[in-house]
Amino acid sequence: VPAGYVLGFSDEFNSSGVDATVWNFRTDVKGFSAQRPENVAVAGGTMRINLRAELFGGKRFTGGGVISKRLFDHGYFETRARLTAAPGWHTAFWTLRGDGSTTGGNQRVIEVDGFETDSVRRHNFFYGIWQWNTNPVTHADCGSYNATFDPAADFHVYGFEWTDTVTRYFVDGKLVCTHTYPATAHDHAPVNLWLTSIGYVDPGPNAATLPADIQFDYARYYTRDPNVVADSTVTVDNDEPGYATSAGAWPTSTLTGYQGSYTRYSSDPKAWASWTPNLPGAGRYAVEYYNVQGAGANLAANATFTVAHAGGSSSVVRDLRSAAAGWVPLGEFAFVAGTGGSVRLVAADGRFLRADAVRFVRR
Ligand SMILES: [Ca+2]
Ligand SMILES: [Ca+2]
Repeated sequence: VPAGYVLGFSDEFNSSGVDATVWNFRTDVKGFSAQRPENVAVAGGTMRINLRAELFGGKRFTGGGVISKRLFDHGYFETRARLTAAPGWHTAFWTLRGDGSTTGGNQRVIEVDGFETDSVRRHNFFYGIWQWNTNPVTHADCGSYNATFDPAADFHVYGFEWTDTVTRYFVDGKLVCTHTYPATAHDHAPVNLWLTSIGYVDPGPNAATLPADIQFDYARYYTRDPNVVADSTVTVDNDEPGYATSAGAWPTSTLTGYQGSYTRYSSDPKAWASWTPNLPGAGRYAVEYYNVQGAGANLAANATFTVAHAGGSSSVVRDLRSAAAGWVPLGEFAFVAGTGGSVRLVAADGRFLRADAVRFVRR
C-alpha cells in the first residue's frame, strides 16, 4: 500500500456466500459468454468465478463476476488472485460506473483498468484509462507488464493507485507501470469496482478445458482521506468559509434559505456574491444555487452566475423571479480538487441580490 493511505473498504471473502449488501453480479452477454450470478461463489476464504461450457443467453459459455454497489473515488485498490490457464478468458480487476448488467450505457464516464489479462497470454497484464463521455472516446495506455510467473499457478497481489494526475500499477508490491497526466485530462467521476472474467479472447474458450475457475482472495480499497465519500456534496452557505460578497450593506433577511438557514441580501446594483468550495476530488459536479423562498418580486430576472471550472469560465443566466424556491440547477462542470473553482453572482437588472447557499453535487 503506498504511503499515506488508510483502509476505506474491504471484503476478505471469508464469509459463506456473496455479500449482497456489497456486491452486484455481472450479468451481461458479451464476447463468447453470458455472465451468471450462479457462477460466483464465496467459500473457503475466496470469491470464485466459475467458467463453464453451457448454453445460456445465446452463448456456449458462461462467466461472471462481482461489481461493488458502492462508488469509489481516487485511491489505491488491491486484490490477491489466482487466474486460469483455460484458453479464451479475459479476466480483469477494474473500475467503471455500472451495476454489472452492461459495460455500455450513459452512466459510464471513466474506466481505470487495474489489470486486464487474456488467459492465453496470461503473464501479460495490460493497463489503461478509458474516457467514455468524450467524442471520440479516448484511451490513455500505461502499457503492459510481463510477469515472470504463471498467474494461473498461484495467488499474486495486484494493486493500482488512481489519483487526478497519476495511475500506478503494482504486482506483488512492485511498481510495474506509472502513467501521469494533467489534472484536467480526465473527468474523474466516481466508479464501481469490478472483479470479472468473460469469454473474450479469439477463438473463444475450449469446452474440453472447462469447467475452470478464477479465485480472488480479497478486494480492498485504501483512501487518503477516510472522511471523503465518492458521492460527496459540498455546500457553501452564506458566511461559511468560501463565501464572499462585495463591500457594502448585506443585511440579514427575514427569509430563510437552505435547511432553514438565514440568508442575506443587497439592493446595491453593483453587488456581487461568490461561493468557493473546497472539493474533495477532481471530477464532474452539478452546481446548484439555493433560490430563497417567497422573495419573488424583488429577485433578479437575469441573475448572472459565472462558474469558474477546470475548463475555463462559463456564464449562466437564470430568471430567479420565476424560478421555484429551492435548488436551481446551473449545469454540470468539471473541477479540479481543492479551491480552484467558484460561482460568482451578479444581478444585472439592479434588483435585489439574495445570497444563500451554493452546492456542488458529485456526478
Ligand atoms: Ca480471503
Ligand atoms: Ca444560509
